[in-house]
Amino acid sequence: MDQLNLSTEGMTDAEQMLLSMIFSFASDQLTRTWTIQQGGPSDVVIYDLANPRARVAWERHRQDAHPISVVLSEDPIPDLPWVLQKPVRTQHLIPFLNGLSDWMAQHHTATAATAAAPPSADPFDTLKQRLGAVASSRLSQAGALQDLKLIISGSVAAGKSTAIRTISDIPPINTDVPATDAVSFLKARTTVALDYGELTLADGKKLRLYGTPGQRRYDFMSKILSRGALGLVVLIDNRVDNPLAELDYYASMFTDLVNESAMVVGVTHRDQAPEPGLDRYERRLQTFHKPWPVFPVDPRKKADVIAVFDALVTMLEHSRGPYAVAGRP
Ligand SMILES: Nc1nc2c(ncn2[C@@H]2O[C@H](COP(=O)(O)OP(=O)(O)OP(=O)(O)O)[C@@H](O)[C@H]2O)c(=O)[nH]1
Ligand SMILES: [Mg+2]
Repeated sequence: MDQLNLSTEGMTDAEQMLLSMIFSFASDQLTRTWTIQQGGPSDVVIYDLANPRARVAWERHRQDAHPISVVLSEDPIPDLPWVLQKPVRTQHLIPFLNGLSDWMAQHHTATAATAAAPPSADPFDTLKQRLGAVASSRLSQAGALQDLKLIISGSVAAGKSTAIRTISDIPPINTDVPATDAVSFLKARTTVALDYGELTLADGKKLRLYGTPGQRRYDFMSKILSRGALGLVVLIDNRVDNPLAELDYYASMFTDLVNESAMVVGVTHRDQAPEPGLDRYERRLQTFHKPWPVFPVDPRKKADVIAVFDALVTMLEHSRGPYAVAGRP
């Protein structure tokens, strides 16, 4: 079987796109082409239980020994091995995908690709390997960027400088100065030009990390910095009055970059301000019709920053356009 078909039931384009990404990721362990189709014979059926027609179909086939089915549901379903909640909780995507890939590999051992690379013990090393692979494929494209860089942007005091300090392989360079105006109520120092850090990737290439200044009067700097970047991490401080408006602001400010690469959103200061919840961000992001993931992040914690970068790499690995999920040739 060269091709594994994927059927969906009444999903929106954005949901289908997200799922195509999920299955593209899962198919890394399987040499198959995934296609999304409505109707027709399918190897994988995705039931969206919010859709009455799909619910009926699922109830009918529940007892069938269908090789693979995935259920999207608002509610937990205890007797299923895994369920995608709807809207998909993107911060759970990576563990979900890993579980799904393992499960599928077991069910398709006859046609599975050669065993996946053994997981590296250190998630930071794994991240660097994956970033190296994405960077190489980008550099080999015609007219590609010469300079490998990632942008970390977002609201004042969201933790951009901190995130770079947490993950950089070199002591970061920053241009923080004492805050003088309204910002001084939030924090003592603020970034005026940029933060700069570096990651040394597995093959020795340098990935530059640029943190933009949070104050809006420096937005022109952010736009200059973002040209030709590999991707974007937006950090939003959950303490501000209207953090969802901040999300809109940054998604629009970086439209060009976001359209040609990928964006991941990290919500910070949740220990101090738990509301709004991540689902509010996810719903807001759906209005952009792109499956950008949202993560809870404490930029002082390396594991959190790695998780966000991991998600960005996943997005970049699959950012060849909607439905470009043909797996490996
Ligand atoms: N409690 C808590 N503190 C955080 C969190 N994220 C960042 N901080 C702290 O918030 C402060 C501001 O962080 P910075 O990294 O300077 O923020 P920034 O985004 O670079 O700010 P600007 O450059 O002024 O835009 C630092 O003291 C961080 O340690 C978080 O999730 N929780
Ligand atoms: Mg800063």
